[in-house]
Amino acid sequence: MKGVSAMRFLSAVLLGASLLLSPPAAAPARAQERVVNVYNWSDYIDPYAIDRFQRETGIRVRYDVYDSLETLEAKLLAGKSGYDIVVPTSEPSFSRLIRAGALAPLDAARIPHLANLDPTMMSQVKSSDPGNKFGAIYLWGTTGIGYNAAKLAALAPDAPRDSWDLLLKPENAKRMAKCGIVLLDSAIDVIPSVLRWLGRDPNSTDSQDLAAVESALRGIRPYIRAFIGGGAVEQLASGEACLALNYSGDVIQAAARAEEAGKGIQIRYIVPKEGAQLAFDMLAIPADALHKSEAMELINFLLKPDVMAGITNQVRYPNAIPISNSSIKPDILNDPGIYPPQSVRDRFFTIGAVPPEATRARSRMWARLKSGG
Ligand code: N2P
Repeated sequence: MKGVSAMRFLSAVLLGASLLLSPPAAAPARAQERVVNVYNWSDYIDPYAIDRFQRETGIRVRYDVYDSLETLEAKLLAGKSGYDIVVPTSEPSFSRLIRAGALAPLDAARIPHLANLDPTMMSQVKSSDPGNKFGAIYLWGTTGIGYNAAKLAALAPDAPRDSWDLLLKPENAKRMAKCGIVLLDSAIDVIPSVLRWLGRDPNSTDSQDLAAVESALRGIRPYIRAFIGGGAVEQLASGEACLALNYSGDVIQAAARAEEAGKGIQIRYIVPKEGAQLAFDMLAIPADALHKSEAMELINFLLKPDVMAGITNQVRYPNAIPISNSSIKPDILNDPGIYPPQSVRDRFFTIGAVPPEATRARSRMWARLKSGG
């Protein structure tokens, strides 16, 4: 994993040079200048890709990040976000945005590299986007558990390493509390996993099932140090947190960062035996985007096999372009947390649409849980 810090340093420099110093999205572009405003997850791009796109096309990329689907949806549903490319997760956000008329269809003729995408994976997304009209898979991953190996061995040696029990059973959480338990600050991402652990349908919108989730989470609430947006990469890598409900690649980035720091911190990612939620993050264009043509050019560029391989090498999430595999570093391609074997994939589950009333009930529950009331 050599070079992770160097890459991050260089990333910061490149981001600073080419992206962050750009004027804010609302500033008017100079006459003739072509721009594209991107709104993506944090820690989810290879800065070289953006830099190369700008050099090759002359199109300036203004880049902004979010760290939860709640933030992204709120901005898009309010309209006039100013963004030309967004990256919502297939369910529930991407499908909800399609139904709300908030996305523009992709013009396949202008995005020939769509043909590089794995047809089986694109078919899986058809339940969210019939006919694959509105999105292209960017990266995919799961939501599972990240933990600090030494802390777990010291504080809860007999706790299971293969089950949601590690986090969700109060007797385990209680022992790990002193080294820092963190949860994603996202009802959307946490609730389906807890439903699954409870043996209920992860898609359930039944109020009794939601009450069961609330009661389970209240059982570990006293032991949760923080609800964090953005995947807690830094907290896990530095040893500030030792147990996290988190996105796969963010935990694996934290593991790489910890290894590079050389302070003996080992972070592991697990897909619990009860199952983990599989998510496809989709490249999409807001319906009111002002630079759709530039957006399609950038989406086409991102779907080039060598560009996509660079992104996977940098952020440690798998992509959906099989012909990029030959350019992916062997330690990434062979990491079962990143490209899982079939036996692990068999434990993945996907979620479907959540109706508005159930979404509101989930948000209210989440607010109560966080406030501890
Ligand atoms: C990026 C997290 C994106 C994962 N840091 C959401 N599926």
